[in-house]
Amino acid sequence: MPKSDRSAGPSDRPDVASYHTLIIGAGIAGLYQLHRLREFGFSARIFEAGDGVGGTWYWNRYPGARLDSESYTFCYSFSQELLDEWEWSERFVSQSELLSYYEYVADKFDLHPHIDLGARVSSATFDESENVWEVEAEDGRRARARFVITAVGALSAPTLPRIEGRESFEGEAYHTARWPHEPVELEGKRVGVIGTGSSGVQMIQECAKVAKRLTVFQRTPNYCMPLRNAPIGEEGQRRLKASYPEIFRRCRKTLGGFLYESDPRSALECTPAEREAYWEQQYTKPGFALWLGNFQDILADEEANALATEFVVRKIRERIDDPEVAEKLIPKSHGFGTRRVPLETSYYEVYNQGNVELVDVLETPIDRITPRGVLVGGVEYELDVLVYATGFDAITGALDRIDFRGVRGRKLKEKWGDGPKTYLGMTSAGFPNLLTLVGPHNGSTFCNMPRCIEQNVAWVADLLAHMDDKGYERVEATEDAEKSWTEHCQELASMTLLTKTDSWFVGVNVNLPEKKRTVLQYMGGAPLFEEKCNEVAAKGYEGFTLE
Ligand code: NA7
Repeated sequence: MPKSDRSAGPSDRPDVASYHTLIIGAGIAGLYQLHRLREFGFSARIFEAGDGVGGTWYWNRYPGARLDSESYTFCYSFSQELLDEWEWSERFVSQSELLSYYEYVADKFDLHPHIDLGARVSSATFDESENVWEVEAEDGRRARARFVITAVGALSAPTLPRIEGRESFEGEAYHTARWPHEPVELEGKRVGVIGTGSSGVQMIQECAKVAKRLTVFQRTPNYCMPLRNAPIGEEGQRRLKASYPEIFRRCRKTLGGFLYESDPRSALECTPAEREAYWEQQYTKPGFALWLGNFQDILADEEANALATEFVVRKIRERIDDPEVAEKLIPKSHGFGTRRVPLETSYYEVYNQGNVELVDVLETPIDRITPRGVLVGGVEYELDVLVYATGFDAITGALDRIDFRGVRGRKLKEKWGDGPKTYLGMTSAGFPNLLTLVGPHNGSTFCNMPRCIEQNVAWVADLLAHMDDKGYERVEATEDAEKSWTEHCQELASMTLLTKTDSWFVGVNVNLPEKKRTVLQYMGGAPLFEEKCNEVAAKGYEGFTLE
Protein backbone atom coordinates (compact mmCIF):
# COMPACT_ATOMS: atom_id res chain seq x y z
CA MET A 1 0.00 0.00 0.00
CA PRO A 2 1.25 3.48 -0.79
CA LYS A 3 2.49 5.32 2.26
CA SER A 4 3.54 8.89 2.66
CA ASP A 5 6.09 8.36 5.40
CA ARG A 6 8.58 6.04 3.70
CA SER A 7 12.24 6.24 4.64
CA ALA A 8 14.07 9.05 2.88
CA GLY A 9 17.16 7.00 2.18
CA PRO A 10 20.47 6.22 3.80
CA SER A 11 21.85 8.54 6.43
CA ASP A 12 22.63 11.93 4.94
CA ARG A 13 26.14 13.15 4.34
CA PRO A 14 26.50 16.88 4.04
CA ASP A 15 28.50 16.71 0.81
CA VAL A 16 26.29 14.33 -1.22
CA ALA A 17 22.53 14.28 -1.87
CA SER A 18 20.89 11.16 -0.51
CA TYR A 19 17.85 9.30 -1.81
CA HIS A 20 16.03 6.09 -1.14
CA THR A 21 16.45 5.21 -4.82
CA LEU A 22 18.53 6.55 -7.66
CA ILE A 23 17.18 5.66 -11.10
CA ILE A 24 19.48 5.79 -14.11
CA GLY A 25 17.59 6.93 -17.22
CA ALA A 26 14.44 8.96 -17.91
CA GLY A 27 13.01 6.89 -20.74
CA ILE A 28 9.79 4.86 -20.65
CA ALA A 29 10.96 2.72 -17.76
CA GLY A 30 12.72 5.36 -15.68
CA LEU A 31 9.86 7.87 -15.81
CA TYR A 32 7.28 5.35 -14.69
CA GLN A 33 9.58 3.93 -12.00
CA LEU A 34 10.10 7.43 -10.60
CA HIS A 35 6.37 8.09 -10.56
CA ARG A 36 5.56 4.75 -8.97
CA LEU A 37 8.17 5.10 -6.21
CA ARG A 38 7.05 8.64 -5.47
CA GLU A 39 3.46 7.42 -5.25
CA PHE A 40 4.70 4.90 -2.71
CA GLY A 41 6.27 7.75 -0.74
CA PHE A 42 9.93 7.00 -1.45
CA SER A 43 12.45 9.71 -2.17
CA ALA A 44 13.73 8.98 -5.66
CA ARG A 45 15.77 10.79 -8.26
CA ILE A 46 16.72 10.18 -11.87
CA PHE A 47 20.12 10.82 -13.40
CA GLU A 48 19.55 11.09 -17.16
CA ALA A 49 22.30 11.44 -19.76
CA GLY A 50 20.20 13.39 -22.28
CA ASP A 51 19.12 16.99 -22.01
CA GLY A 52 15.49 15.90 -22.10
CA VAL A 53 13.29 12.96 -21.11
CA GLY A 54 12.18 10.16 -23.45
CA GLY A 55 15.25 7.89 -23.63
CA THR A 56 15.33 6.01 -26.93
CA TRP A 57 12.77 8.44 -28.33
CA TYR A 58 14.85 11.41 -27.26
CA TRP A 59 17.96 10.20 -29.07
CA ASN A 60 16.57 8.54 -32.22
CA ARG A 61 15.41 11.63 -34.11
CA TYR A 62 16.58 10.66 -37.60
CA PRO A 63 14.19 11.32 -40.48
CA GLY A 64 11.57 8.59 -40.62
CA ALA A 65 11.99 7.46 -37.00
CA ARG A 66 8.65 5.95 -36.08
CA LEU A 67 7.02 3.32 -33.90
CA ASP A 68 6.74 -0.25 -35.14
CA SER A 69 4.34 -1.02 -32.28
CA GLU A 70 0.78 0.28 -32.49
CA SER A 71 0.77 3.63 -30.62
CA TYR A 72 -2.16 2.51 -28.49
CA THR A 73 -0.29 -0.57 -27.29
CA PHE A 74 2.90 1.41 -26.69
CA CYS A 75 1.47 3.90 -24.21
CA TYR A 76 1.37 3.65 -20.45
CA SER A 77 -1.72 1.94 -19.09
CA PHE A 78 -1.32 2.90 -15.43
CA SER A 79 -3.33 6.14 -15.51
CA GLN A 80 -6.91 6.29 -16.75
CA GLU A 81 -6.68 10.07 -16.81
CA LEU A 82 -3.66 9.93 -19.09
CA LEU A 83 -5.42 7.45 -21.39
CA ASP A 84 -8.45 9.74 -21.55
CA GLU A 85 -6.45 12.88 -22.21
CA TRP A 86 -3.91 11.78 -24.78
CA GLU A 87 -4.82 11.30 -28.44
CA TRP A 88 -2.64 9.42 -30.92
CA SER A 89 -2.80 10.88 -34.42
CA GLU A 90 -1.72 7.70 -36.21
CA ARG A 91 -1.66 3.96 -35.74
CA PHE A 92 2.16 4.13 -35.68
CA VAL A 93 3.24 7.60 -34.60
CA SER A 94 6.46 9.40 -35.44
CA GLN A 95 9.30 9.94 -32.99
CA SER A 96 8.37 13.59 -32.44
CA GLU A 97 4.82 12.75 -31.37
CA LEU A 98 6.06 10.04 -29.05
CA LEU A 99 8.63 12.37 -27.54
CA SER A 100 5.86 14.93 -26.88
CA TYR A 101 3.99 12.18 -25.06
CA TYR A 102 6.89 11.52 -22.66
CA GLU A 103 7.30 15.25 -22.07
CA TYR A 104 3.58 15.47 -21.34
CA VAL A 105 3.82 12.52 -18.92
CA ALA A 106 6.77 14.08 -17.10
CA ASP A 107 4.82 17.35 -16.73
CA LYS A 108 1.54 15.75 -15.77
CA PHE A 109 3.04 13.68 -12.97
CA ASP A 110 5.35 16.48 -11.87
CA LEU A 111 8.48 14.44 -12.48
CA HIS A 112 10.82 17.17 -13.74
CA PRO A 113 11.85 18.46 -10.28
CA HIS A 114 13.15 14.96 -9.53
CA ILE A 115 15.26 14.53 -12.66
CA ASP A 116 18.87 15.61 -13.21
CA LEU A 117 19.32 16.07 -16.96
CA GLY A 118 22.68 15.90 -18.70
CA ALA A 119 23.91 13.59 -15.96
CA ARG A 120 25.51 10.58 -17.67
CA VAL A 121 26.31 8.09 -14.94
CA SER A 122 29.87 6.82 -15.13
CA SER A 123 30.15 4.73 -11.95
CA ALA A 124 28.14 3.18 -9.16
CA THR A 125 29.90 1.65 -6.17
CA PHE A 126 28.30 -0.38 -3.41
CA ASP A 127 29.36 0.55 0.10
CA GLU A 128 28.90 -2.67 2.06
CA SER A 129 29.35 -1.04 5.45
CA GLU A 130 26.19 1.03 4.94
CA ASN A 131 24.37 -0.91 2.22
CA VAL A 132 24.40 2.16 0.07
CA TRP A 133 25.24 2.84 -3.58
CA GLU A 134 27.41 5.81 -4.40
CA VAL A 135 26.68 7.03 -7.89
CA GLU A 136 28.72 9.47 -9.94
CA ALA A 137 28.02 11.16 -13.25
CA GLU A 138 30.65 12.15 -15.80
CA ASP A 139 30.32 15.82 -14.87
CA GLY A 140 30.99 15.05 -11.22
CA ARG A 141 27.39 15.11 -9.96
CA ARG A 142 27.00 12.52 -7.20
CA ALA A 143 24.30 10.86 -5.15
CA ARG A 144 23.97 8.22 -2.46
CA ALA A 145 21.04 5.85 -2.50
CA ARG A 146 19.95 2.65 -0.80
CA PHE A 147 18.86 1.26 -4.18
CA VAL A 148 19.93 1.83 -7.75
CA ILE A 149 17.51 0.99 -10.52
CA THR A 150 18.85 0.98 -14.05
CA ALA A 151 16.49 2.07 -16.80
CA VAL A 152 19.19 2.57 -19.39
CA GLY A 153 17.44 1.01 -22.39
CA ALA A 154 18.18 -2.12 -24.37
CA LEU A 155 19.22 -0.33 -27.57
CA SER A 156 20.88 2.82 -26.34
CA ALA A 157 24.63 2.29 -26.76
CA PRO A 158 25.24 3.01 -30.47
CA THR A 159 28.09 1.38 -32.34
CA LEU A 160 30.03 2.79 -35.23
CA PRO A 161 31.68 0.61 -37.86
CA ARG A 162 35.34 -0.16 -37.50
CA ILE A 163 36.17 0.87 -41.01
CA GLU A 164 39.50 2.43 -41.87
CA GLY A 165 39.38 6.14 -42.63
CA ARG A 166 36.15 6.85 -40.75
CA GLU A 167 37.57 9.99 -39.17
CA SER A 168 38.83 11.28 -42.51
CA PHE A 169 35.38 11.89 -44.05
CA GLU A 170 35.00 15.58 -44.74
CA GLY A 171 31.22 15.69 -45.22
CA GLU A 172 28.58 15.46 -42.47
CA ALA A 173 28.36 12.10 -40.70
CA TYR A 174 25.74 10.98 -38.15
CA HIS A 175 24.70 7.84 -36.35
CA THR A 176 20.90 7.44 -36.47
CA ALA A 177 20.76 7.29 -32.67
CA ARG A 178 22.79 10.50 -32.28
CA TRP A 179 20.93 12.57 -34.85
CA PRO A 180 21.35 16.34 -34.33
CA HIS A 181 18.54 18.42 -32.86
CA GLU A 182 18.90 20.96 -35.67
CA PRO A 183 17.46 19.95 -39.04
CA VAL A 184 19.94 18.17 -41.33
CA GLU A 185 19.55 19.21 -44.95
CA LEU A 186 19.28 16.12 -47.15
CA GLU A 187 17.43 17.66 -50.04
CA GLY A 188 19.51 17.72 -53.19
CA LYS A 189 22.44 16.07 -51.39
CA ARG A 190 24.42 12.92 -52.11
CA VAL A 191 23.61 10.75 -49.13
CA GLY A 192 25.04 7.37 -48.13
CA VAL A 193 23.47 5.03 -45.56
CA ILE A 194 25.41 2.16 -44.01
CA GLY A 195 23.05 -0.37 -42.41
CA THR A 196 19.70 -1.86 -43.34
CA GLY A 197 18.18 -2.81 -39.98
CA SER A 198 14.98 -1.17 -38.70
CA SER A 199 16.61 2.26 -38.37
CA GLY A 200 18.27 2.12 -41.79
CA VAL A 201 15.05 1.01 -43.48
CA GLN A 202 13.06 3.88 -41.93
CA MET A 203 15.76 6.39 -42.78
CA ILE A 204 16.27 5.15 -46.35
CA GLN A 205 12.63 5.49 -47.35
CA GLU A 206 12.49 9.11 -46.13
CA CYS A 207 15.85 10.05 -47.57
CA ALA A 208 15.04 8.62 -51.00
CA LYS A 209 12.24 11.18 -51.32
CA VAL A 210 14.58 14.17 -51.22
CA ALA A 211 18.19 13.15 -51.83
CA LYS A 212 19.79 13.93 -55.14
CA ARG A 213 21.48 10.55 -54.92
CA LEU A 214 21.08 7.91 -52.21
CA THR A 215 23.61 5.09 -51.92
CA VAL A 216 22.68 2.24 -49.60
CA PHE A 217 25.57 0.12 -48.34
CA GLN A 218 23.94 -3.17 -47.39
CA ARG A 219 25.67 -6.03 -45.59
CA THR A 220 22.83 -8.33 -44.56
CA PRO A 221 19.39 -7.79 -46.08
CA ASN A 222 16.33 -8.24 -43.87
CA TYR A 223 12.78 -9.39 -44.54
CA CYS A 224 10.92 -6.08 -44.27
CA MET A 225 7.14 -6.14 -44.00
CA PRO A 226 4.52 -3.43 -44.61
CA LEU A 227 3.77 -1.22 -41.63
CA ARG A 228 0.31 -0.22 -42.90
CA ASN A 229 0.12 3.02 -41.02
CA ALA A 230 -3.10 5.05 -40.98
CA PRO A 231 -4.41 8.19 -39.31
CA ILE A 232 -6.75 7.81 -36.35
CA GLY A 233 -9.77 9.99 -36.94
CA GLU A 234 -12.33 11.28 -34.45
CA GLU A 235 -14.45 8.15 -34.53
CA GLY A 236 -11.27 6.08 -34.22
CA GLN A 237 -10.28 8.03 -31.08
CA ARG A 238 -13.62 7.33 -29.49
CA ARG A 239 -13.47 3.62 -30.28
CA LEU A 240 -9.86 3.41 -29.17
CA LYS A 241 -10.52 4.97 -25.80
CA ALA A 242 -13.43 2.62 -25.22
CA SER A 243 -11.29 -0.39 -26.07
CA TYR A 244 -8.19 0.36 -23.98
CA PRO A 245 -9.09 -2.18 -21.27
CA GLU A 246 -9.51 -4.89 -23.92
CA ILE A 247 -6.30 -3.84 -25.72
CA PHE A 248 -4.22 -4.12 -22.56
CA ARG A 249 -5.92 -7.35 -21.52
CA ARG A 250 -5.08 -8.93 -24.89
CA CYS A 251 -1.50 -7.64 -24.93
CA ARG A 252 -0.98 -9.11 -21.49
CA LYS A 253 -1.84 -12.58 -22.76
CA THR A 254 0.33 -12.69 -25.85
CA LEU A 255 3.95 -13.81 -25.87
CA GLY A 256 5.32 -10.52 -27.17
CA GLY A 257 2.92 -8.10 -25.49
CA PHE A 258 1.34 -7.19 -28.84
CA LEU A 259 -2.20 -7.67 -30.07
CA TYR A 260 -0.98 -10.54 -32.25
CA GLU A 261 -1.23 -14.11 -31.09
CA SER A 262 0.39 -16.97 -32.97
CA ASP A 263 -1.95 -19.44 -34.67
CA PRO A 264 -2.03 -22.72 -32.71
CA ARG A 265 -1.78 -24.76 -35.92
CA SER A 266 1.49 -26.06 -37.28
CA ALA A 267 2.38 -24.69 -40.70
CA LEU A 268 3.32 -28.24 -41.65
CA GLU A 269 -0.10 -29.67 -40.86
CA CYS A 270 -1.96 -27.23 -43.08
CA THR A 271 -2.53 -27.72 -46.80
CA PRO A 272 -0.70 -25.31 -49.11
CA ALA A 273 -4.04 -23.58 -49.81
CA GLU A 274 -4.78 -23.15 -46.08
CA ARG A 275 -1.32 -21.75 -45.45
CA GLU A 276 -1.53 -19.34 -48.34
CA ALA A 277 -4.96 -18.10 -47.28
CA TYR A 278 -3.78 -17.53 -43.71
CA TRP A 279 -0.61 -15.75 -44.74
CA GLU A 280 -2.46 -13.53 -47.22
CA GLN A 281 -4.85 -12.56 -44.43
CA GLN A 282 -2.02 -11.76 -41.97
CA TYR A 283 -0.04 -9.93 -44.63
CA THR A 284 -2.82 -7.38 -45.12
CA LYS A 285 -2.84 -6.56 -41.40
CA PRO A 286 -0.62 -3.84 -39.90
CA GLY A 287 2.58 -4.10 -37.91
CA PHE A 288 3.96 -7.42 -36.78
CA ALA A 289 0.82 -9.42 -37.67
CA LEU A 290 2.64 -11.73 -40.05
CA TRP A 291 5.70 -12.10 -37.83
CA LEU A 292 4.12 -12.61 -34.43
CA GLY A 293 0.70 -13.81 -35.61
CA ASN A 294 2.03 -16.66 -37.71
CA PHE A 295 1.71 -20.43 -37.28
CA GLN A 296 3.11 -21.45 -33.91
CA ASP A 297 6.07 -23.35 -35.35
CA ILE A 298 7.55 -20.94 -37.88
CA LEU A 299 10.08 -19.60 -35.38
CA ALA A 300 10.95 -23.01 -34.01
CA ASP A 301 10.93 -25.45 -36.91
CA GLU A 302 13.20 -24.95 -39.91
CA GLU A 303 10.85 -26.64 -42.36
CA ALA A 304 7.89 -24.52 -41.25
CA ASN A 305 10.08 -21.44 -41.33
CA ALA A 306 11.23 -22.20 -44.87
CA LEU A 307 7.60 -22.29 -46.06
CA ALA A 308 6.82 -18.91 -44.47
CA THR A 309 10.05 -17.52 -45.89
CA GLU A 310 8.99 -18.56 -49.40
CA PHE A 311 5.76 -16.59 -49.03
CA VAL A 312 7.56 -13.49 -47.79
CA VAL A 313 10.20 -13.67 -50.53
CA ARG A 314 7.46 -13.75 -53.15
CA LYS A 315 5.91 -10.63 -51.66
CA ILE A 316 9.23 -8.80 -51.68
CA ARG A 317 10.12 -9.82 -55.24
CA GLU A 318 6.80 -8.49 -56.57
CA ARG A 319 7.75 -4.97 -55.52
CA ILE A 320 11.17 -4.63 -57.12
CA ASP A 321 11.53 -3.99 -60.85
CA ASP A 322 15.10 -5.20 -61.38
CA PRO A 323 15.46 -8.94 -60.65
CA GLU A 324 19.17 -8.53 -59.86
CA VAL A 325 18.46 -5.85 -57.27
CA ALA A 326 15.63 -8.00 -55.89
CA GLU A 327 18.05 -10.90 -55.47
CA LYS A 328 20.39 -8.71 -53.42
CA LEU A 329 17.53 -7.53 -51.20
CA ILE A 330 16.45 -11.04 -50.32
CA PRO A 331 18.19 -12.53 -47.28
CA LYS A 332 20.12 -15.74 -47.85
CA SER A 333 21.65 -16.28 -44.42
CA HIS A 334 18.50 -16.59 -42.33
CA GLY A 335 14.81 -17.37 -42.48
CA PHE A 336 11.86 -15.00 -42.07
CA GLY A 337 11.36 -13.68 -38.55
CA THR A 338 14.55 -15.07 -37.06
CA ARG A 339 15.88 -11.49 -36.78
CA ARG A 340 13.87 -8.41 -35.88
CA VAL A 341 11.55 -7.71 -38.82
CA PRO A 342 11.86 -4.08 -39.99
CA LEU A 343 8.55 -2.46 -40.91
CA GLU A 344 8.24 -0.18 -43.91
CA THR A 345 5.92 1.68 -46.24
CA SER A 346 7.86 2.24 -49.45
CA TYR A 347 11.20 0.59 -48.75
CA TYR A 348 11.35 -1.83 -51.67
CA GLU A 349 9.94 0.66 -54.18
CA VAL A 350 12.81 2.99 -53.27
CA TYR A 351 15.11 0.70 -55.25
CA ASN A 352 13.02 1.30 -58.40
CA GLN A 353 13.89 5.00 -58.24
CA GLY A 354 16.59 6.39 -60.49
CA ASN A 355 18.27 8.31 -57.63
CA VAL A 356 18.87 5.22 -55.46
CA GLU A 357 21.67 2.70 -55.72
CA LEU A 358 22.18 -0.46 -53.68
CA VAL A 359 25.76 -1.49 -52.98
CA ASP A 360 26.19 -5.02 -51.70
CA VAL A 361 29.03 -4.80 -49.18
CA LEU A 362 28.70 -8.43 -48.23
CA GLU A 363 29.75 -9.40 -51.74
CA THR A 364 32.38 -6.65 -51.96
CA PRO A 365 33.28 -5.26 -48.52
CA ILE A 366 33.91 -1.57 -47.90
CA ASP A 367 37.63 -0.90 -48.45
CA ARG A 368 37.63 2.29 -46.44
CA ILE A 369 36.01 5.63 -45.86
CA THR A 370 37.73 8.46 -47.67
CA PRO A 371 37.56 12.24 -47.23
CA ARG A 372 35.03 12.29 -50.09
CA GLY A 373 32.93 9.20 -49.47
CA VAL A 374 33.03 5.41 -49.27
CA LEU A 375 35.37 3.22 -51.25
CA VAL A 376 34.03 -0.22 -52.20
CA GLY A 377 35.95 -2.60 -54.46
CA GLY A 378 38.02 0.30 -55.76
CA VAL A 379 34.92 2.41 -56.61
CA GLU A 380 34.57 5.64 -54.65
CA TYR A 381 30.98 6.71 -53.87
CA GLU A 382 31.17 10.44 -53.29
CA LEU A 383 28.90 11.74 -50.56
CA ASP A 384 27.83 14.93 -48.83
CA VAL A 385 26.22 13.15 -45.88
CA LEU A 386 27.07 9.73 -44.47
CA VAL A 387 24.55 8.06 -42.17
CA TYR A 388 25.54 5.26 -39.85
CA ALA A 389 22.46 3.12 -39.21
CA THR A 390 24.83 0.59 -37.75
CA GLY A 391 22.99 -0.45 -34.60
CA PHE A 392 23.82 -0.87 -30.96
CA ASP A 393 25.78 -2.78 -28.36
CA ALA A 394 22.47 -4.35 -27.45
CA ILE A 395 21.00 -5.05 -24.02
CA THR A 396 24.24 -5.19 -22.02
CA GLY A 397 26.02 -2.30 -23.79
CA ALA A 398 24.56 0.59 -21.80
CA LEU A 399 25.17 -1.29 -18.53
CA ASP A 400 28.75 -2.13 -19.51
CA ARG A 401 29.46 1.56 -20.04
CA ILE A 402 28.85 2.22 -16.33
CA ASP A 403 31.50 1.03 -13.89
CA PHE A 404 29.31 -0.94 -11.45
CA ARG A 405 31.28 -2.21 -8.44
CA GLY A 406 29.44 -4.62 -6.19
CA VAL A 407 30.48 -6.63 -3.15
CA ARG A 408 34.27 -6.61 -2.61
CA GLY A 409 34.66 -4.20 -5.52
CA ARG A 410 33.67 -6.78 -8.14
CA LYS A 411 32.96 -5.29 -11.58
CA LEU A 412 29.65 -6.17 -13.22
CA LYS A 413 31.21 -5.99 -16.67
CA GLU A 414 33.81 -8.57 -15.67
CA LYS A 415 31.24 -10.83 -14.04
CA TRP A 416 29.26 -10.77 -17.29
CA GLY A 417 32.34 -11.15 -19.50
CA ASP A 418 31.18 -14.55 -20.81
CA GLY A 419 27.54 -13.47 -20.93
CA PRO A 420 25.13 -12.07 -18.36
CA LYS A 421 24.24 -14.00 -15.24
CA THR A 422 21.04 -12.80 -13.63
CA TYR A 423 18.10 -13.74 -11.51
CA LEU A 424 14.80 -12.80 -13.17
CA GLY A 425 16.73 -10.52 -15.50
CA MET A 426 16.50 -7.87 -12.79
CA THR A 427 19.26 -8.71 -10.32
CA SER A 428 22.70 -10.27 -10.19
CA ALA A 429 24.41 -12.00 -7.25
CA GLY A 430 27.16 -9.89 -5.69
CA PHE A 431 25.35 -6.67 -6.62
CA PRO A 432 22.89 -6.09 -3.78
CA ASN A 433 20.19 -3.42 -4.11
CA LEU A 434 20.86 -3.07 -7.83
CA LEU A 435 17.80 -3.66 -10.01
CA THR A 436 17.90 -3.70 -13.79
CA LEU A 437 14.73 -2.81 -15.69
CA VAL A 438 14.73 -4.26 -19.21
CA GLY A 439 18.00 -5.97 -18.33
CA PRO A 440 19.39 -9.12 -19.93
CA HIS A 441 17.28 -12.26 -19.35
CA ASN A 442 14.28 -10.07 -18.65
CA GLY A 443 10.91 -10.69 -20.31
CA SER A 444 10.85 -7.13 -21.58
CA THR A 445 13.76 -7.64 -23.97
CA PHE A 446 11.56 -9.59 -26.39
CA CYS A 447 8.38 -7.69 -25.81
CA ASN A 448 6.40 -4.64 -26.79
CA MET A 449 8.49 -2.60 -24.37
CA PRO A 450 5.98 -0.55 -22.34
CA ARG A 451 3.77 -3.56 -21.74
CA CYS A 452 6.60 -5.45 -20.05
CA ILE A 453 8.17 -2.35 -18.54
CA GLU A 454 5.01 -1.71 -16.54
CA GLN A 455 5.31 -5.21 -15.13
CA ASN A 456 9.02 -4.71 -14.28
CA VAL A 457 8.38 -1.36 -12.62
CA ALA A 458 5.45 -2.57 -10.53
CA TRP A 459 7.33 -5.66 -9.39
CA VAL A 460 10.40 -3.67 -8.35
CA ALA A 461 8.28 -1.06 -6.53
CA ASP A 462 6.47 -3.83 -4.66
CA LEU A 463 9.79 -5.39 -3.65
CA LEU A 464 11.05 -2.08 -2.27
CA ALA A 465 7.77 -1.49 -0.43
CA HIS A 466 7.96 -4.99 1.05
CA MET A 467 11.51 -4.34 2.24
CA ASP A 468 10.52 -1.04 3.76
CA ASP A 469 7.58 -2.63 5.55
CA LYS A 470 9.79 -5.36 7.00
CA GLY A 471 12.73 -3.08 7.76
CA TYR A 472 15.13 -4.76 5.30
CA GLU A 473 18.01 -2.74 3.91
CA ARG A 474 19.61 -5.17 1.55
CA VAL A 475 18.36 -7.56 -1.14
CA GLU A 476 20.60 -9.85 -3.13
CA ALA A 477 19.98 -12.76 -5.49
CA THR A 478 21.46 -16.03 -4.30
CA GLU A 479 24.06 -17.74 -6.48
CA ASP A 480 21.77 -20.77 -6.81
CA ALA A 481 18.77 -18.76 -7.95
CA GLU A 482 20.93 -16.90 -10.44
CA LYS A 483 22.41 -20.12 -11.79
CA SER A 484 19.06 -21.77 -12.37
CA TRP A 485 17.48 -18.63 -13.93
CA THR A 486 20.43 -18.21 -16.29
CA GLU A 487 20.21 -21.87 -17.29
CA HIS A 488 16.45 -21.55 -17.73
CA CYS A 489 16.99 -18.60 -20.13
CA GLN A 490 19.56 -20.61 -22.07
CA GLU A 491 17.26 -23.61 -22.32
CA LEU A 492 14.34 -21.48 -23.57
CA ALA A 493 16.64 -19.80 -26.09
CA SER A 494 17.73 -23.15 -27.49
CA MET A 495 14.13 -23.84 -28.56
CA THR A 496 13.88 -20.99 -31.04
CA LEU A 497 15.45 -20.22 -34.40
CA LEU A 498 15.94 -16.61 -33.28
CA THR A 499 18.98 -17.57 -31.27
CA LYS A 500 20.48 -19.64 -34.10
CA THR A 501 20.70 -16.58 -36.33
CA ASP A 502 23.29 -13.81 -36.01
CA SER A 503 21.76 -10.55 -34.78
CA TRP A 504 21.74 -8.22 -31.80
CA PHE A 505 19.27 -10.65 -30.17
CA VAL A 506 22.26 -12.89 -29.40
CA GLY A 507 24.89 -10.20 -29.01
CA VAL A 508 26.42 -10.72 -32.45
CA ASN A 509 27.58 -7.38 -33.77
CA VAL A 510 30.06 -6.94 -36.57
CA ASN A 511 31.37 -3.78 -34.87
CA LEU A 512 32.03 -5.53 -31.56
CA PRO A 513 34.02 -8.64 -32.47
CA GLU A 514 35.03 -8.98 -28.80
CA LYS A 515 31.38 -9.37 -27.67
CA LYS A 516 30.64 -13.05 -27.25
CA ARG A 517 27.58 -14.70 -28.75
CA THR A 518 25.31 -15.26 -25.78
CA VAL A 519 21.74 -15.54 -24.57
CA LEU A 520 20.59 -12.01 -23.77
CA GLN A 521 16.84 -12.49 -23.74
CA TYR A 522 14.12 -14.34 -21.94
CA MET A 523 12.29 -16.23 -24.66
CA GLY A 524 9.52 -17.75 -22.56
CA GLY A 525 7.15 -14.90 -23.38
CA ALA A 526 5.73 -12.06 -21.33
CA PRO A 527 2.92 -13.99 -19.57
CA LEU A 528 5.26 -16.71 -18.29
CA PHE A 529 7.81 -14.12 -17.21
CA GLU A 530 5.18 -12.25 -15.23
CA GLU A 531 3.97 -15.51 -13.67
CA LYS A 532 7.52 -16.41 -12.57
CA CYS A 533 8.08 -12.97 -11.05
CA ASN A 534 4.76 -13.10 -9.20
CA GLU A 535 5.51 -16.60 -7.94
CA VAL A 536 8.85 -15.44 -6.52
CA ALA A 537 7.15 -12.52 -4.75
CA ALA A 538 4.33 -14.70 -3.42
CA LYS A 539 6.91 -17.04 -1.88
CA GLY A 540 8.42 -14.16 0.10
CA TYR A 541 10.95 -13.30 -2.61
CA GLU A 542 12.29 -16.78 -3.03
CA GLY A 543 15.84 -16.88 -4.35
CA PHE A 544 16.78 -13.63 -2.66
CA THR A 545 18.57 -12.95 0.59
CA LEU A 546 16.82 -10.13 2.44
CA GLU A 547 18.64 -8.55 5.35
P1 NA7 B 1 20.48 -3.20 -36.37
O1 NA7 B 1 19.21 -3.91 -36.56
O2 NA7 B 1 21.49 -3.83 -35.50
O3 NA7 B 1 21.07 -2.93 -37.81
C1 NA7 B 1 22.37 -2.47 -38.02
C2 NA7 B 1 22.66 -2.52 -39.48
O4 NA7 B 1 23.94 -1.98 -39.74
C3 NA7 B 1 22.69 -3.94 -40.04
O5 NA7 B 1 22.16 -3.92 -41.33
C4 NA7 B 1 24.18 -4.24 -40.05
O6 NA7 B 1 24.54 -5.26 -40.94
C5 NA7 B 1 24.71 -2.92 -40.49
N1 NA7 B 1 26.10 -2.72 -40.14
C6 NA7 B 1 26.62 -2.60 -38.90
N2 NA7 B 1 27.94 -2.44 -38.97
C7 NA7 B 1 28.26 -2.46 -40.28
C8 NA7 B 1 29.48 -2.37 -40.98
N3 NA7 B 1 30.62 -2.24 -40.31
N4 NA7 B 1 29.45 -2.45 -42.33
C9 NA7 B 1 28.28 -2.59 -42.98
N5 NA7 B 1 27.10 -2.70 -42.38
C10 NA7 B 1 27.09 -2.65 -41.03
O7 NA7 B 1 20.26 -1.72 -35.80
P2 NA7 B 1 19.00 -0.75 -36.01
O8 NA7 B 1 19.37 0.54 -35.39
O9 NA7 B 1 18.58 -0.73 -37.40
O10 NA7 B 1 17.86 -1.42 -35.20
C11 NA7 B 1 18.05 -1.84 -33.87
C12 NA7 B 1 16.74 -2.12 -33.24
O11 NA7 B 1 16.10 -0.87 -32.90
C13 NA7 B 1 15.73 -2.81 -34.08
O12 NA7 B 1 15.93 -4.17 -34.16
C14 NA7 B 1 14.44 -2.42 -33.41
O13 NA7 B 1 14.17 -3.26 -32.32
C15 NA7 B 1 14.68 -1.02 -32.96
P3 NA7 B 1 24.62 -6.81 -40.42
O14 NA7 B 1 23.19 -7.17 -40.17
O15 NA7 B 1 25.45 -6.80 -39.17
O16 NA7 B 1 25.23 -7.54 -41.52
